[in-house]
Amino acid sequence: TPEVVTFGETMGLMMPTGVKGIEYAGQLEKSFAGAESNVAIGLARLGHPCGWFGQLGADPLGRYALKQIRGEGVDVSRARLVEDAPTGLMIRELVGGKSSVYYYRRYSAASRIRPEHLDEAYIAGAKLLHITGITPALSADSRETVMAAIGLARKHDVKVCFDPNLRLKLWPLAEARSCLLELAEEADYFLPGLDELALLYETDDWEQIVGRLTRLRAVSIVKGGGDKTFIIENGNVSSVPYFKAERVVDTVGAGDGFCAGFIAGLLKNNSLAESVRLGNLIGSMVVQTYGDWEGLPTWEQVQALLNNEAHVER
Ligand code: KDG
Repeated sequence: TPEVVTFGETMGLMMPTGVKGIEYAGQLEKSFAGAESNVAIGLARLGHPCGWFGQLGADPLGRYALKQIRGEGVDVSRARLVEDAPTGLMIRELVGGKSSVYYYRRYSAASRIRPEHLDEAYIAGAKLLHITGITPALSADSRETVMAAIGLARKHDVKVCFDPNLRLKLWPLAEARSCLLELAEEADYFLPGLDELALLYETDDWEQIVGRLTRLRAVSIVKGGGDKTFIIENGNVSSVPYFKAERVVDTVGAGDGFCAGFIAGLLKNNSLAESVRLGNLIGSMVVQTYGDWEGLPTWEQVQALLNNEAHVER
């Protein structure tokens, strides 16, 4: 049984193969994307049994994404291919170092997930449930399903990890704020970025932000602090320095890599600081590869990097 269970929307992803943006590019490359499946793939590569579920359309992109996630060693036994709605699609471009995302996902198969699709025993068997703030942004059904999944986790003493992943293209800030802050109250681990906190708490003032985080029951891990990640636990603030990425190619997916590393650290019974360090390391590895999840390392690659082993190509 999976140690970690997560669910959400996985979409087809198209990206230009060359340096031109979508409007002028002649060719797009096919991949897939989804914050939760990225985290699941990251955990599987780090050697932790992980389950991802969600709805995909019974169409070529849906079957493709499902096979890929399964191929990464993630348990997809609870995922569903459905006939009545399509797999969502995301197109993104990286022009002059700036990343832009376009979504084609309204009324997608994923957005039609319902609380009755949840398998209670499956969630109850895990140590941790990972949720992101993308799922409740998709539809009222998705939001209800997130709440129901958290209820099941709490009922069975399964820890809840929550990454707000604020996506302003999916919902207005005011609506996002009330929902995401409610979810933060439910979490055991809250993993926001500093920029997200400024929007959610409507302040740039660090003391005020720490004050708000201290009132949560969760341990908060704040990403995007320039050169370090902050840990806020029972009103104590500490930090863990970043690893320097040699070459930043594409920052999309770094947060998911961080989540995978952090959760893997928790599962290995590492300290919070050690878990954050592993999250930082994996985030720094992901940004060095083009793509949302391709750069996620295996546990062997992590060990080799930490031991400074030279990479032998042939
Ligand atoms: O975290 C990376 C994700 O943003 C990406 O893989 C796609 O889930 C996604 C989204 O909704 O943007």
